[in-house]
Amino acid sequence: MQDVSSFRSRLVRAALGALAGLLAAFTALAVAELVAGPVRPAAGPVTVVGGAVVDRTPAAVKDFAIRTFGENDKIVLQLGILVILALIAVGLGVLAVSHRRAGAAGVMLFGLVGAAAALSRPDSTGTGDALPSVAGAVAGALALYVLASEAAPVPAPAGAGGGAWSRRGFLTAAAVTAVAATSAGALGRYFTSRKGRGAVASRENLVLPKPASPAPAVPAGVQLKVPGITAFTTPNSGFYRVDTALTVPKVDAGTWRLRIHGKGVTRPRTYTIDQLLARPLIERDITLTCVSNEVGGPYVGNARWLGVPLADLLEEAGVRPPTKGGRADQLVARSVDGMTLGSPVEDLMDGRDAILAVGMNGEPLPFDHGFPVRMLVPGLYGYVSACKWIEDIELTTFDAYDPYWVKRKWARTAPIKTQSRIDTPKPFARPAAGAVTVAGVAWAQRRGITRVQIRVDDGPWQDADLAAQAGTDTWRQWSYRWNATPGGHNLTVRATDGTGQAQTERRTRTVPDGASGWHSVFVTVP
Ligand SMILES: Nc1nc2c(c(=O)[nH]1)N[C@H]1C(S)=C(S)[C@@H](COP(=O)(O)O)O[C@H]1N2
Ligand SMILES: [Mo]
Repeated sequence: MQDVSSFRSRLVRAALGALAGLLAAFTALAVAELVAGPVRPAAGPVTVVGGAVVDRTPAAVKDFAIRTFGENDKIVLQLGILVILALIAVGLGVLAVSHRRAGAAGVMLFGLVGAAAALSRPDSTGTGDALPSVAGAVAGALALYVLASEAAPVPAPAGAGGGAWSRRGFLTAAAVTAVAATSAGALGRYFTSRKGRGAVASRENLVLPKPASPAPAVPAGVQLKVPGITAFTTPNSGFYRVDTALTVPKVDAGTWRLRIHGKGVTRPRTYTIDQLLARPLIERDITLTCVSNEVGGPYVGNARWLGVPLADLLEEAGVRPPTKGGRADQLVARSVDGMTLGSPVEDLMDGRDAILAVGMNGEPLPFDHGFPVRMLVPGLYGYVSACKWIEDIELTTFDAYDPYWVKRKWARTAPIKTQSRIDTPKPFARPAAGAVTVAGVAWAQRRGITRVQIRVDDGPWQDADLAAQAGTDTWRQWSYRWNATPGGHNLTVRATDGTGQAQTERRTRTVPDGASGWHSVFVTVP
């Protein structure tokens, strides 16, 4: 009997310890949030640890995460961190029941991990960034110490219900901790949202000027009337998002500045948003593509962008392209969250519409897409050109500096590869026999699309009908009327670009410079 009851009481203590650990972890996160909220929400422990994990994730794993979880990859990462944290918290809680100091020290250790992560972030603004993690850890350690004390058995006077007393004390302490931590967390959230409000207001108050050079009229026939085909212009709400930001930077346009400096810059300058908006703006339809886009993948979108021609700013700064004697061959754009992207200076000044965009489809950039200003360069994958939340432009050389993704095995330079995608029918669709419209989009920014062909099973390549071409920097729709016969069929598409080069069949992975190969869709005609 003695054995059973002591086993039971040990189980109860372990359960109380686990609860104490979870409450302590919750307290730590809530207090960290409270401290981070008013100062810098981006310095919160989950954000900084998540960011550190993202930065250290091998390219192949990251690729897998993007492939598997798509744009939910960040949520999955943060959930993963919370689950691991919860498991450790349970362990520390159980430990703390018998070794209070050790449990509390364990929590402090985690605070140090958070602090180290905060200080190692590229956007760290100083030692203050360690404060949320440290304050959270102190609060968490304290909570664990007190709760563990209450959960520990009190040496009961003979015959008295000491165990019961201790449990009531524990429950009271636990309830107080839960309420206090929840309030701290809620207050932190409130500060965070209030901090973002200045940025939100600055976006609402931003009036986009009329472009000095409007987008060339889009020919009537760019949009085919085929159900299921991707729209020619991607609405902002449906535009893919790829970035490493665990909390989307909310930049106040009023205090935002853009600095241009570096090698070969004879007139370094800093611009305000009003100075940029006062310049002659151009408006262009440009299709942006991510290097992580698999063949047939969704990370491509087309929008009407409004912005300042980048080459003008560079010329004013005294920059010359390498072929004209310039000393810098790489432009490194840096964002407020410390991301760096490098583009060839030669490309930026070769006459293409490289812009610092302020507008997207008629409105200021959404926060997700880089408000207040982002870079955009037709023909280059996003990771070597499309810096969102940009705040610094440094002229340098490819020899002297590797930006973020290049440090992680991606190519230094990455022009967009010719690609075509079947939007309809969808994979494994079951279209009825007879006339079936196969349709989709093809893109080869800077070169344009001159031909799209479809192959049914192992049959001959057949020309698809092309929609009107808006310009060489946008994708182009196509459609093909297929006379579907019963059975399983494999539909394959390939495009030819404006230089006459056909899209290669050779399948490559996305790393290091973008996927190649043909897109196929298997359908069954009943
Ligand atoms: N600051 C910042 N800018 C960034 C990135 C990023 O992670 N951080 N990702 C780049 C990548 S890989 C791509 S493909 C484009 C995507 O832009 P979008 O999210 O507006 O579609 O942004 C680029 N600009
Ligand atoms: Mo990308």
